[in-house]
Order: sequence, then C-alpha cells, then structure tokens
Amino acid sequence: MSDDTVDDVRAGGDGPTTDREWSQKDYHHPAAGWGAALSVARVLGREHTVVSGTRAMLTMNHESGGFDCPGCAWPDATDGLKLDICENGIKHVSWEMTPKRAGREFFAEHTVAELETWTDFALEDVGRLTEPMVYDAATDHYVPIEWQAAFDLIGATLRALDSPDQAAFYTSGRLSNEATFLYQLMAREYGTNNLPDCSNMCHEASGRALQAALGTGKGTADLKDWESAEALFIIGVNAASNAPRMLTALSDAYRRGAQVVHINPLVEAAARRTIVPHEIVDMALFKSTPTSTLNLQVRPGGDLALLRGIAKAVLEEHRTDPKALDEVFLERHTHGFEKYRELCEATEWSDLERQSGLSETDIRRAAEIYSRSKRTLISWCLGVTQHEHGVDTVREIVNLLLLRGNLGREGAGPSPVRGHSNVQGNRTCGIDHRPTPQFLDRLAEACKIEPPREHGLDTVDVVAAMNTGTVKVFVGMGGNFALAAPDTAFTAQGLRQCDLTVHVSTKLNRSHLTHGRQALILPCLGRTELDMQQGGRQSTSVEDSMSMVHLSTGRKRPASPYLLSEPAIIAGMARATLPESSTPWEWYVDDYDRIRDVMAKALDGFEDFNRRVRRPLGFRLRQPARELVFHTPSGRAEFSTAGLPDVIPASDDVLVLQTMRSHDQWNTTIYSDNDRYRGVKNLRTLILMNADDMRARGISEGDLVDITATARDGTTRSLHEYRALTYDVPRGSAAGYMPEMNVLVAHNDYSRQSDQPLMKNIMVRVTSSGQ
Ligand SMILES: Nc1nc2c(c(=O)[nH]1)N[C@H]1C(S)=C(S)[C@@H](COP(=O)(O)OP(=O)(O)OC[C@H]3O[C@@H](n4cnc5c(=O)[nH]c(N)nc54)[C@H](O)[C@@H]3O)O[C@H]1N2
Ligand SMILES: Nc1nc2c(c(=O)[nH]1)N[C@H]1C(S)=C(S)[C@@H](COP(=O)(O)OP(=O)(O)OC[C@H]3O[C@@H](n4cnc5c(=O)[nH]c(N)nc54)[C@H](O)[C@@H]3O)O[C@H]1N2
Ligand SMILES: [Mo]
Repeated sequence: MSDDTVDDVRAGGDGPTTDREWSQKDYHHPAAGWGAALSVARVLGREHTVVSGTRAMLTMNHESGGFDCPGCAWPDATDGLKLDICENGIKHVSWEMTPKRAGREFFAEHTVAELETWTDFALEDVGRLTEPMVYDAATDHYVPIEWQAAFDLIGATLRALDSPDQAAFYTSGRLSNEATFLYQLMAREYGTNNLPDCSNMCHEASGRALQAALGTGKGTADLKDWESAEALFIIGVNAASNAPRMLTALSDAYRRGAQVVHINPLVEAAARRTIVPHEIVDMALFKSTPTSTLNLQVRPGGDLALLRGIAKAVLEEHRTDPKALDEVFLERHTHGFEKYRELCEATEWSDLERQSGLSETDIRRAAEIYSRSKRTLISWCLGVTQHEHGVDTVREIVNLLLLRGNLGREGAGPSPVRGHSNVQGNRTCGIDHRPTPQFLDRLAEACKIEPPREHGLDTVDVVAAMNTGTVKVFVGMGGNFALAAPDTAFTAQGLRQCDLTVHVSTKLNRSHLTHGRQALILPCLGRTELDMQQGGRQSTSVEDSMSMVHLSTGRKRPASPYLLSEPAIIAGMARATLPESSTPWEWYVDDYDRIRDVMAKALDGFEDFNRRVRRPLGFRLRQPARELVFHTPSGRAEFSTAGLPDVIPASDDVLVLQTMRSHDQWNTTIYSDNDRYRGVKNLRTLILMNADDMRARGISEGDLVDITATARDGTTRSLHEYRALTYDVPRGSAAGYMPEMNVLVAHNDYSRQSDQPLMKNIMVRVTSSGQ
C-alpha cells in the first residue's frame, strides 16, 4: 500500500450475516403503518422482550414519570397524553432491554483478535455489558477489573500526562444533562476544553449559523409551531426513518391544508404518504395520508442556490406587491437586508438553475408557496449540514425566513432536526470545545474552579492529534467513535496509538476492539433502568430538539448488579484524577437534585431547575430569538451574503457521494441489512446511482463495483465490490450507507466553515470490479 492510497480497511457497519439473496424493488406502501408494526413485532420477538417491551413502550415519553425515548430528539406530543411512539424508538429501546449479556465468561472465551473478525451486529448482539473490563495484552483478552481499580488506572494515567490537553473527552449525544454537566466539569477542572462530541459531525453548522444570525445556537420553533404552520419546508432529512414522529406533524399539516415542500436529492418515504401508528382506525383501514405537496430533487449541496432562487423570486414579486416582504419586520428587527437584496438581484437565474439542479419554474413554484404562506417553518438535518458550505446554507434558510418575518411568531421559524436524543442538551450543559468566556466565568463562580480558557479540540482535531501523539488518552462517554468518525483507517490508527482508551458503554462495539495500549470498558445503566443512589431513586433530564427540558426515569431492573450510572462513573473518574478536588463528587451522585442545584447556578436558563423540571411536561428553555431579542453584534437578526458556491465536480466522471442511514440502523448500530422504504433487502454494501450514470460507465443493475474517493489533498481511498443499484438520484450524484463509507471520508476533508467532516460530499469514481 503506498502512502497516498488507503485500501482494504475493515469498513464495519455490517448487519447480521445472512445467506438470503439481496433484492431491491420500489417501495409503494405508505410510511409507518403496518410495515412498521410488523417490524416492531419481529424485533421484540428477537430480543425476547415482548411483554416487558410492551410495558416499557407504555411508559415511554409519558408525562407521568416515564423515561425519555433514547431514540431521536423529536419532542413529545404537546398534550402529553397521546401515545406518540414510533417503530424506530421501539427498536432502540428493546435493543437496550435485551436479556442477552456480555459477561466475563464471554470475554474469557474470545480474544480481541477473534472479536475483530465479527460483524458489528454480532458484537452488539452479544448483549448488555455487565461489569468493568480491562484489556490484558499478554492474553489479548478483556478481563474483569474492580470499579475502583479501573478509576485508579484512569486517574494515574491522566495525572501522569505532561498536559491535560493530552486527553480528550468525547460525548455521544445520549448522555443526560446531569451527567453532561459533571463530565464537562471534570474535564475543565482537570484542565482541558478537549470535549469533542457527535455534534461536531451533525449540527455544528446549524449551531454556528444560528448563533451568528440570531444569537442563539438552536431552532426557535416548537411543536405548536409545527401544528400551525401554513407552509413547511423539509430539507435534507429522511424523516420516516430518522425522525418518524415527524410523520404525524406532516400528515396533520397536509390534512389542515398546509403546504409541505420536501427538498432532497432522493424522494424519501416521508415525502409520499403515511399511516400514523397511533391512529388505530387508519391503521385498521389501511388509510394513508399524503405528507407532501411538492418534492424538489435538488443537486447535492445545491440547497443554497435553491433557497437564494426562492428569495430572488420573492424580491421580484415585491416590486409590484409590497406585501411580498414583511417590511415592518425587516425594518425593526433585521440588519443587512439591502446588501442581501442586491446579492439576490445580481445572481443570475442560469447560475441558480445550474447549481441547484432545478429549473427556474420549479424554484418559482416553491417561491409561490413561500409567498402565499403567512406562517412558514423550515426544518433541516444532515443533508444541509454535512457539506462544505453548511453554515452558509443554514444562514440562507434564516435569510429567507426573515424576508417575510417568519420568526418570533406562531407557526414559523427555523427548526433543525437534532440527532441523538440529548445532543442539544449536551451543548446547553457545557459540552463545547469552544466555550464562551461568559459560560466559563459562570462555571468558575458556581463550581469554584479555574477552567482553561483556550479552545479545545473537536472530533476531527482529536483524530489528527491521536495520530501525531499529542492526544494520548481518549475517553468516550457512549458512542462508537471508531466507526462514527471519518477516515476509518486513520481513526483506528489514532486510537491504537493512545496510552489509554476508556469507553463507557452499554454494549460491545468496534471502538472497544480498536483500543489503546491500555483499555477499559466501563458498563453503565441504560435510560430504561432504575438508578438507585443513597438518596433513593434518581431521575435525569434531557432537552429535545425544541428546547423542552424534562425528566426521564428508568424503572427496569438493571442489566447487571455491577452497573454504575453515568454520573457515578464520571464521579469515580474525577475523584481518582483529582484527589484534592473540592468538588463534592460523591455528594452530587448521592442525589442528582444536588447536581441540578449547581446547574441552576452555572447555566443560563436553568434557574429553579429542580422545581421546573418536575412540572408534568418539564419546561422550555428561554429562546431569546423567539422573543425577537437578538444577541448579535447589531442587536438584530443578521442577514448573510455568502457567495454562491460551486457544487459541481470539475470532472464528468466524478460523482458526489452522500453517506446516509438505512431504515434499520441507529448510527453505528445495525439492526438488519434491510432498508424498507428504499426497497432494499439483505444488502448494505451498495451504491445507489442514476441510471444514466450507470450506463455511461457500462455498469448494469446489481453489478459489483469499486468506489474510489479522491480527497482534496489528492489521496485516494477505496471500497471494493459494492453493488450498484439504479435509484432515482440526480445525475452526477450517488448514495450509500454510513458508517461503512467512512472509509472514504478523508480526515482532512472537513468544512472550513463548521469543521464538520464532508460526509455528504465525497468525490468518487465508480468502476466495475475486476476492471
Ligand atoms: N432510526 C434512526 N433515527 C435516527 C438516527 C438513526 O441512525 N436511526 N440517527 C440520529 C442522528 S444522530 C441524526 S444526526 C439524525 C440524522 O437524520 P438524517 O439527516 O435524516 O440522516 P441521514 O440518514 O444521513 O439522511 C440524510 C438525508 O439528507 C439527504 N441529503 C443528502 N445530501 C443532501 C443535499 O445536498 N441536500 C439535501 N436537501 N438533502 C440531502 C439524504 O438523501 C437523506 O434523506 O437522525 C437521528 N435519528
Ligand atoms: N459517513 C458518515 N458518518 C457519520 C454520519 C454520517 O451521516 N455519515 N453521521 C454522524 C453523526 S450525525 C453522528 S451523531 C455520529 C454517531 O456517533 P456515536 O454517537 O459515536 O455513535 P452511536 O452509533 O450512536 O453509538 C452507539 C453506541 O453507544 C453506546 N450506548 C448506547 N446507549 C448508551 C447509553 O445509554 N450510555 C452510554 N454511555 N452508551 C450507550 C452503545 O455501546 C452503542 O454501541 O456518527 C457520525 N458519522
Ligand atoms: Mo447525529
């Protein structure tokens, strides 16, 4: 293997091994409905959790003290009474509740080298981890270790480093607010802001854009706004699979006569029809509701051009109709409008058409919907953010909303769909490698610590720093860093070079096998499980996509008596690392109310936390932008004037490849090799291509192909023998699955605007295998 070629990397991402034939045909059924119900039954059956599973579902997301669904971050129904559950939430919960166990006997039977040959499905399918394990290099086995000895190993290693910045503390977005707060406190008291998180890979662009435009890093809309919008624009999200409860909002919108515009290179299931699972009568009668009034198959990365085209059309209309813009709003609340108007007027339709991949007619159709609506909400996810100009595109979304005053009133506003169930709460509670001075000042005062002021490393930085040896200890609070991070081979090499890797997890995964010289697996309680401490049964809190903070209480007997809660594990690590710390770590863990009390002092918007979080539906964090209070330099909402990016590859034989999730996976957890709504069975090693692009390369349906990505620095990375399938994607683009396609994402190919890896924007050449 030459230096600039990366080849034959274990890609991961594989589901259960099957001898069944792969197949693909168009899926014509509505989203959710009976397909979802049957799939749930199968999963519950496989995990033998039918009875407890059913009982758990009835307490999930319920105001009467249930636990928060650990699936996505979609908010709960506003009346709090609807049994608003979804297929993928159920799969997610039953995956955690499995009766299978990965205990010490299991680890005694298998060397790490052997486990490395297992599929990712097989690793997680062993079941829940039951006790702390440490890597024994002499035998290549993980062997049991006492909790205290594990903490001591971490403490000794961290204390021996030359600088606290030689350690990195990763968070996957399901950590509760309370655990999050303790985790960042530990890192900062120890002396580093190296707090990479999964947000660095999903919504960093959204946070930065909204902060710059509106002075808040979050969306301003809530579920009520979704319920009263007249037009909804849904951009770059596969809602039926990744935010299934959005289907309810979309079908309700359709029924009340609202316009629903989907912008996506693929026509995803949520852009067609649905049967909402909790509508029992519809289920029984197979009665489905449309969830779209217009689908625009934009070119990958072409969203900015489309949005600008819509703005251009609205501004044109304004020449004859003053009501086309909200002039009062623009005058009172915004800054930079004239410049933006000039920019739109100066941009040619021909450029907008070419860069968006859509005709002027189509763009004008979307503009008409926008102009006619008095209340417009725009929602987006990774199709917007995982691009070079993700920040510019999110700002263009805000520009468009501002033109007609779609902010700070009901039924309107920006509404990013967040990923992990508490990824938004993680940021709110301090997981940020670039904390503001104000945040640090308050933290210092409330917790009596001296936090470091320099910015820390994010996900991309940490991967590089592990490779150069400047980061020597990696701690992962949840997640599966080895597969989730870009450039699988490079990330693995970095992890293997560490002095110590620590993973706090519920199940065995690839990251445990891709370990440092010393390695620990620390098993924790899951969200469904009873968390008993000195002060009795504990609850934790989470924040959903729409800034609602509420309690989550597990009730199930823990998977093993040796599990500790995440706050307890963090406290154990902290005490061992900072023996002299005056932070009352143990006292906090005895009763999480005490953590909430200090959070109330340290965090903006958390005043009176303990009382407010106990309200039946929790409380909504203040959203200044929603009240038209803008913490921006001008004190107003800021228009942006980004140049139109060129998103068309220089060469015709290059395709823009996006990596996405199948219906049957949760990030790096693969439930099966099926992707129901895209009609795929028993196959993940695939690439979806436009029929003309296949023909031009002499590739026939189902042929095996090699995919070679060329990074910006000219290095290449390849995947071999993937199956090419015809799919309705725009010419010049292709799609396949994460995490296996991370092999193709060069670690240096991240957005210069957001530092997010370009996971939806990989330049590839596809050739028949064996050529
Ligand atoms: N069941 C389930 N739910 C999940 C997850 C899961 O893995 N499984 N993951 C969670 C997490 S962490 C996250 S961040 C979210 C992710 O939710 P999504 O953003 O839906 O995730 P992806 O599967 O990556 O899908 C990206 C979508 O963007 C489209 N797209 C790609 N490129 C472009 C583009 O240039 N423009 C536009 N307009 N669209 C584009 C793709 O066709 C696809 O529909 O879901 C969360 N919810
Ligand atoms: N190519 C490509 N790569 C991507 C993406 C993409 O679209 N394309 N998406 C990116 C995005 S948006 C994200 S969010 C990341 C996901 O990155 P991560 O969050 O790192 O990965 P997950 O697969 O969600 O983590 C799964 C593991 O979490 C552990 N776990 C589950 N529940 C718990 C719990 O309650 N506590 C603890 N401590 N551990 C638990 C289990 O051990 C499980 O194996 O992937 C990113 N990678
Ligand atoms: Mo995510």
